[in-house]
This record gives sequence, structure tokens and C-alpha cells, in this order.
Amino acid sequence: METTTGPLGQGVAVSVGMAIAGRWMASHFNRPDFEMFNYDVYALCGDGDLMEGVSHEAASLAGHLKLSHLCWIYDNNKITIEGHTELAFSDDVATRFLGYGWNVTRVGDANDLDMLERAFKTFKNTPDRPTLIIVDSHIAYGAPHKQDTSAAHGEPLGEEEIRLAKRHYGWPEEAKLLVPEGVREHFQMMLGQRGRTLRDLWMARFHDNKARYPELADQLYKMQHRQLPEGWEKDLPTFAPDPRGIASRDSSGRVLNAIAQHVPWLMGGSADLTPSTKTRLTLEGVGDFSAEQEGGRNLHFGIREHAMGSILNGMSHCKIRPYGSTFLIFSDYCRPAIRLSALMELPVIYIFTHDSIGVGEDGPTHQPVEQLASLRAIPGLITLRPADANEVVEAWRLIMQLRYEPVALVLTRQPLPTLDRSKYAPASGVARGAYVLADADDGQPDVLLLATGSEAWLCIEAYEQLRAEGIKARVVSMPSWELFERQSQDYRDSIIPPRVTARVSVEQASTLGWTRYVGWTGESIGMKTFGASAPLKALQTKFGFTPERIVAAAKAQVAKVR
Ligand SMILES: Cc1ncc(C[n+]2csc(CCOP(=O)(O)OP(=O)(O)O)c2C)c(N)n1
Ligand SMILES: [Mg+2]
Repeated sequence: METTTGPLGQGVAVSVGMAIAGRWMASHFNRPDFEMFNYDVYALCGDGDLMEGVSHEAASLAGHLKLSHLCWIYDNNKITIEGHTELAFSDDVATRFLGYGWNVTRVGDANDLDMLERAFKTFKNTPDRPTLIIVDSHIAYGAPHKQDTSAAHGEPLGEEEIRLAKRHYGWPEEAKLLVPEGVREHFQMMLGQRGRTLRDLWMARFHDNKARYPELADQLYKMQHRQLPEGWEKDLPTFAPDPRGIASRDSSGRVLNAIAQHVPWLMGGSADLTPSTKTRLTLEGVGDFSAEQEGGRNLHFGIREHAMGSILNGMSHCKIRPYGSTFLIFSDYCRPAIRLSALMELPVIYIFTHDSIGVGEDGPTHQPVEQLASLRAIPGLITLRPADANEVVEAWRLIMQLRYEPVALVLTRQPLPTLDRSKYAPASGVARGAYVLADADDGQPDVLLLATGSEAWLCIEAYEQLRAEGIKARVVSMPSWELFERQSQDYRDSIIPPRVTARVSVEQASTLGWTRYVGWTGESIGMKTFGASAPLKALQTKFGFTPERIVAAAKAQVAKVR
């Protein structure tokens, strides 16, 4: 499998995810008589990749995990866009990688095929460490005026320079798009015939495997096709109404385990925050992934959010169903990878907890404000911010069935009341992105209260107060804007009726974007500044996340319309 990337550093980090996936799949699917997985992973990289921080994170983890089937080939041409790497890069790359626990080997001349072959053999024969092959090379090799210059990176060589380079190679100078004899045949032999034979052999082995280990082969087929095992959702819990409730990070942890029990290739971890994000698989026999324990499903990414995202992408390429978690505030540290999950249509699950000023005393450095809006701005990413434990269940039910879309599941640290679904609408509405949670008795509301996540029950409280005062409100739970936008106009109009212009949105995050739903005349209660450090209750009062404040806004909206 091949993947390319434009953002420097992503490719090498993705390769670590592929290598981790390879190890786990070998451990899970191989049997003494059936070696289904034994692949190596190669990444070609340049100066830019090795400068990018994500390569440092990824290489450090790869060394720690002793991923000996991973090989990075470094095109050490000492040129980047601005000029010689001397401008900004004086790392001793070999020492750096030795420090990570890699095997480092050097090829002094990119044209020395014998040395290259020797380096690859060294890689193949190194059983306990990843390998870095530092290949000294010349950009625009053979072009007499452009070789070893940054101009060769960014500009065409030009007619004359191309002619001179061809002369240097002993190539026919006038020929264009020339594919010399033997080259096509070579590719046909190697990529075509050799590849085909290997694939046929593998498929034959797969069919034999099916006869011998039908269950395992069925898993492998389903995983490869991004399908789910029969009965994967049979242990999904239902949460009883409970005014004290449960934090959505906790309910999510329970749901995750209920699903993971039936989906062996669902695995992941966090950037050193699992005790807080509640993403540990606690199932019997499920251990930690490590150099010694390659069948483990709990991954420890260390405090490396960026590499975590890229590694998840690599794992997903190999059809593992990976998740990674951290605090919502640190989603910014994963952002380049999240965007690529979406662009590459990979169903990676990002779990972001501690989703608001509700983190309390940790204060503004840890309180996300603009993160939700910025995640919603990524095309193809589905954000989900469930309102209570049963919405969490429905969110996961939906997430697991996605095959091409990544998700950001946004969860609270603080408990959320579990809503009484006999009184309010069932949580299955989550699948449509937004649904009416509580309505005016006659279904003709005078004011709409729109909320996501932890603010839904605040709106329910406000709704009950308004109701007592004879004001007809409707509460719309909107866990996912993206899913809602995909519904028919009829459905959307039935949830947010165009005729009702008295509207209030409530979300403990930047209000950016809410105008789309409340209109120019509506009101958005949200964060317009950074947060502050204080106990949760004090913060909610200070920033206006109280039923009283919502009631006042609703009344003002109704008065304005009249
Ligand atoms: C994250 C990121 N930052 C900046 C760029 C823009 N960019 C493209 S190529 C390049 C220089 C790459 O140099 P190197 O990796 O040494 O490649 P070479 O020119 O040697 O082929 C830069 C800065 C990018 N693609 N990705
Ligand atoms: Mg370079």
C-alpha cells in the first residue's frame, strides 16, 4: 500500500501507524501454519520531514516500540526551499536517531546501488529496532547549473539545462518522454508479475485459512472491508434516568468497552490521558500494546498528540478501527492529522474530553473555546457532542457504522443528568444530527432553544420554567451540525421551523457559526472570551450558562418577535 502526503512529516508518522498495525495484525491473525501478515513498511523522506516536529514524536515512539519492520530512507540532499539546510538545520541526524533507539546506516552516494542494497539488507537483518538509512544525494543530480541548488526544488530546469543533464547521463538529448527499452518490461516483471503472484499466493492462503480458522478469516474479511461483526451492538447499554447523571467521558468509556468486546480490531489509546479520557479497554485479556506484547489493544502514544493523529491515520489505512483521545483543548495539537483523516476519508475516531469551561480550576489554558468551531470547519469531519449518556450510546452506534469519515466525539469531564426519555424524545434522534428533545404541547413553539452536549439539560431546565410561565418553548438537541445538514429540507424545517424566529442557542464554546441556526435576530449564549479559573458553578454563572439566563434570553426573543 502506498500513501503520499503534502504536509511534510505526515508520511513518516503515518508509516509508524502502519507498522503498529502490522504488528498487531500479525499477532492477532497469524497462526503457526498461516502467516497472514509479515509486511515491512518503508518511508521515503526529505530534510523537511526530519525538521518537522511530528517526525520527532513519531520516531521516538517507533524506537520505543522497537518497530524493526519499519525503515525510513532519508534523502539527505541538504537542500530545502530557501536554500542550503545550513540556514536552519544542524541536527546530527544519525545521533538523533541512535538516541531514539534506531539502527542507523549511511549510504554516501545515492547512485551506489551496492551500498543501497547493503543498507536494505542491514534493515532486513535488524530484528530489534527500526532502521534509518541516510542517503547522501544531490538534488537535480547531473544538471550542471542547478544541481545542489534550491532552484531545482521549486522551478523547472528549463530546456537547456535539461539537455545538459541528459548529456551528463549519456541519454539521447533530443528524446522526450523517453522510456528506454527494458524499463517497461522491468516494471511488468517486478510490480506486475511479481506483485500478482504474491497477491495470488496470499489470496490462496486466505482461502485455506478460511477452511482452517473460519472465525478468524471472517474477522479478517470484515475488517478489510470495514464491516462490523454480527451482533457488534448487542451489549450496548441503556442508561436509566438519573438527575445526578454521569459524565459523558464515563458513559463513553462504558460504551466503548461494550463495542470493543465484539470488534477485536477496535483499538486505541491516548496521549497520556487515558485515566482522564476514560478510553481504556478494560476487557478481560486485553492488554497494552508494547514491543513485548504486540497483541495489546491499549496504545500508549505518550505525550505526542500530533503523531498520535498521524499514527491513527496509518492504522486506519491498514483497516484497523483506531481511536485516539486527549483533552479537547489539545485537539489543536492533532489538527494537521485530523484534516488528513478527513481528506483521505479514513474513519478515525478522535475522542476529545474536558470539552468546556466545565474543566473548572484548570483555567483558560485548558478550557476550549474556539476548538469546536474549528473542528466543524473541517470538511468531511463529523463532530458529535452528545447531551447525555443515552446520546453517547447513539453517537457510538453511528460512529461504528461510518466507513469513510472521521469523527470528533466531544465529551464532558463533569456529570450530565441522564434525561428521562419517557418524558423527552428518544436519543435515537442523534443519528439525524439534531432532533426535538422537548416541545410545546401543541407542537407550535414560540421560541426555540438550541443546544449541544452539556447545555441541553440547561435548556430543558429553562424549558420547564418557561412552560410553568405559559411560554411555549422547544428544545432542540443538536449533537452534530454535519449530520443535521445532510437531512432533507423538510426534516430540517420540521426541527427548526422557519416561521419561529425567536431562537436562542446555548453552547459553552465560541458562538462562531451559530448565526446559521439562530439567524440575525436570534441570540447565542456562548464564549466570547477565554475562560477563567474557578469552580464549575461559579464559571457557569459568570459566563451565563444558567437556566435563568436562558429563560431571560428566551423571553427577550419572544418579546422582540411580538
Ligand atoms: C508542513 C509543511 N510545511 C511546509 C511545506 C512547504 N514545502 C514544500 S517542499 C518544502 C521543502 C522540502 O525540502 P526537502 O524535504 O528537503 O525536499 P527536497 O527539496 O530536498 O526535495 C517545503 C518547505 C509543506 N509541504 N509542508
Ligand atoms: Mg532536501
